[in-house]
Amino acid sequence: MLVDDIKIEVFSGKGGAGRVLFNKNKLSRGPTGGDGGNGGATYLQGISNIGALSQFRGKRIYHAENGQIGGEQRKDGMNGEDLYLDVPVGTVVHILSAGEKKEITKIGEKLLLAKGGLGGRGNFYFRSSSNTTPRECEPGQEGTRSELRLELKLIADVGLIGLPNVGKSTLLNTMTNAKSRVANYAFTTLEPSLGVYYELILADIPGLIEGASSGKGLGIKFLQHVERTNTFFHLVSAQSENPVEDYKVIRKELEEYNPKLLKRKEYVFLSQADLVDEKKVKRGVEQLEKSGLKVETLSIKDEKSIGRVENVLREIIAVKRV
Ligand SMILES: Nc1nc2c(ncn2[C@@H]2O[C@H](COP(=O)(O)OP(=O)(O)OP(=O)(O)O)[C@@H](O)[C@H]2O)c(=O)[nH]1
Ligand SMILES: [Mg+2]
Repeated sequence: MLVDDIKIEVFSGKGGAGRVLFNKNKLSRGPTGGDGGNGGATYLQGISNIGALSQFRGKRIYHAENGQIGGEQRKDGMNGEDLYLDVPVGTVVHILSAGEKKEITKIGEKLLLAKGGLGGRGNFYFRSSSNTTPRECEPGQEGTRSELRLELKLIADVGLIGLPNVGKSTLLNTMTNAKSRVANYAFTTLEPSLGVYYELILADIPGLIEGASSGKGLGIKFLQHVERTNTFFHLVSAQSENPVEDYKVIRKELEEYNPKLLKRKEYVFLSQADLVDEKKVKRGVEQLEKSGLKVETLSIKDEKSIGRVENVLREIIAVKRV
């Protein structure tokens, strides 16, 4: 199961304690205790792997490294290493301990949860003309606890939508590094998966069917994810006896879930075009065009049609950069 809602606790590192030490040289007995190192900070970091929240399933508590205690000869203790926890882009971070809500929207984006505790000062720091042998030092500061609820709300630039078995996962795998499961039956894809095409995130959405908005098939949960994609690639299979009807079924589900979804930019593809004869492809295109749609044919066996998909993706990148 896709983990899309989970609670964890994250602690930044404690500061190391300062030290009380004196020079061993009999002629100069001055203080030499160094400061403790700072504790490591805690961060969340955005990555493209939509399944990343599953890493938190077995373990609830995470710690950044503590700072080390002060050293001899005024040397500071080493700082603790920062802790970076990877979360998928589209993660809403509820910082329960602070009553705040943040969101990770970009790959590589870092969200600082808490700085580490400061290291304590060693006795060298406390020397003065009136006290040349201070026995004073400070403990390190405690780390900070962040209690988090991580909730995944997929954000993709392009969502691949359509009925089951129309080639959505195949297209995702062809255009990106994704390895979404492909098979010749309905509902192969049970969870959305993401792929990256240059700076775009493409999401393969499990097949929707009539009634999905009221829970049929894989149901409503995936429409939640669709809600957060900016552009749709709507795939209608060339094998269909009635492409226009197939198209409408999906549009109706989108509308019933949230009418705003109909306003999203949409590209329609007549997919699996090599699986039927040319006449049928032509008829499919004509029928879709007659109902006012702009449509491109698509076959993953045909480089030209993959080129067309790439052109569309490049256009989307260009618009996104503006
Ligand atoms: N010949 C040919 N086969 C294709 C093409 N696209 C997809 N297929 C095949 O069609 C079948 C379904 O493809 P999938 O990518 O699993 O379809 P899907 O839309 O992701 O299906 P669900 O996950 O069930 O919604 C698989 O057997 C694919 O190999 C294509 O352009 N040409
Ligand atoms: Mg699939």
